[in-house]
Amino acid sequence: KTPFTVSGKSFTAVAINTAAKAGEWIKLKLGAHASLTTKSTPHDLVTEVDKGSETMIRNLIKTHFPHHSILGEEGVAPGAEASAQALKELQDEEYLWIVDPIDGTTNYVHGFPFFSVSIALAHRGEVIVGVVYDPNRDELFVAEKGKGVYVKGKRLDVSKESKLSEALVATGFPADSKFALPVNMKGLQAVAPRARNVRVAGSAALHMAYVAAGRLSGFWEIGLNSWDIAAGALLIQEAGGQVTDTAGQPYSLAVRHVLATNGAIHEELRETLAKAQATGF
Ligand code: 2AM
Ligand code: CA
Ligand code: CA
Ligand code: CA
Repeated sequence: KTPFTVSGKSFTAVAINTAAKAGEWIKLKLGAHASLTTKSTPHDLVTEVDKGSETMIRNLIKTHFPHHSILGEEGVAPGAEASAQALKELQDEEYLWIVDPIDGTTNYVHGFPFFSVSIALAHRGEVIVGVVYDPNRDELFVAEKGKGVYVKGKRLDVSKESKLSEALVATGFPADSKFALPVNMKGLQAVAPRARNVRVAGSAALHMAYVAAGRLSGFWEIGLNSWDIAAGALLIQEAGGQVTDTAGQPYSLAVRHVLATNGAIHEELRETLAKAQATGF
């Protein structure tokens, strides 16, 4: 039994119910996304389902907590600068919900079943609740600060591998980024021969949930936004793992180049990326 379902309007209960409702809806709409448009480039996709999911999530949160602030991907203009600015304006709010209505939109559009809904709640800049929901496997990962991380009532721990050579790790490529793509290619080239293997499955939030669950031992990606990372970061911390930026600085909402591991391989992965000049800094 999870410790997060308390009576009344617990933040966690609202995060769980909201992610579950949005996730069920996007799964229902799979293959029928009404209109597909591109944002900044042909690689940067958005569907009516991304927007509908975000609207649904905003409305549910507002119903329960009308005075809380909400930062959601589809409420922000495309591009790194607009995202950073939007976060800056909101990061010191007492309560800030950070929402990715579909993480893995490219997968969603192509019917590749690896996408998620990511919802985090930050209290004065510190993430206190994180939920990542995978509607394809009906797995809802939920963490509360200081209380651990659970999926289907089972407490999660990170993997035990202490060498990169025994570790399955993942990364991601925002395909349109002239900056991030070459950095990621160098990183992949350096990590692949040292790790057991590397996966690139297309949802940062779900990759991070998999690190929390011990299914992956590490994940890194350059050029993400707060809504890709916030919930997953808490999942990993509560599973006993480590989350920093790729330079090794502690996780904060402003981190865009993320390095998230079981802790044991953190330094080896960080060093491997640094030697390859693949940290983005
Ligand atoms: P999204 O599906 O919510 O857009 C895949 O490598 C990861 O990068 C996904 O989490 C994806 O989130 C994110 N992503 C996709 N396009 C991006 C872009 N243009 N800039 C930053 N992140 C992006
Ligand atoms: Ca997107
Ligand atoms: Ca995302
Ligand atoms: Ca998204």
